[in-house]
Amino acid sequence: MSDRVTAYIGLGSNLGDRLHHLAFAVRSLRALAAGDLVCSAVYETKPVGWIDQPDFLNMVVRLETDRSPRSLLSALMAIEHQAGRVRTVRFGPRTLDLDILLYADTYVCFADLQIPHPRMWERAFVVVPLAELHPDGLARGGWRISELARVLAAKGEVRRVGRFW
Ligand code: PH2
Ligand code: MG
Ligand code: MG
Repeated sequence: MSDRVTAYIGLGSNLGDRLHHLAFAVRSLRALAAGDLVCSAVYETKPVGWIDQPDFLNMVVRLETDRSPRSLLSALMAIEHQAGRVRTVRFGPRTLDLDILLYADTYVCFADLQIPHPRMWERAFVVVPLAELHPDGLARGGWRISELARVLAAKGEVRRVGRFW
């Protein structure tokens, strides 16, 4: 029996060399993964929430992990820190943001950790890349992830840049 589960991580960067920060994150996540790791394409996206900040690069990674959600969260925070992340305003600019989107079929609901990620289903910058890796998964509201991605992509706030990894 294996204790490995599949997790989906959202990656974002809008400060400094954004692609370099994503590359660093992919390398670090590969080192952390207990098995396969698959990357979506990279998208350039308009900032959501706090709009007076630079555009983001966003992507999603699927990985196999033997870590618990809490252990995975601490590892992600350590990678953000190594990428020079400084926490200032909520939703503000950052060198690197790593969010656990989905962890197996698990629900976690604590103040500091919520899975599925509580705002992910409204966000084209999450759902569009996620749909490349998990099109038939179920999104909130009874949609397939691929269907929700089509609806959100139509708003035109995400632009596919290319596949790098
Ligand atoms: N992250 C946020 C707030 N707004 N907007 C875009 N386009 N991409 C992000 O990754 C993002 C955002 C908070 O985590
Ligand atoms: Mg985030
Ligand atoms: Mg975050």
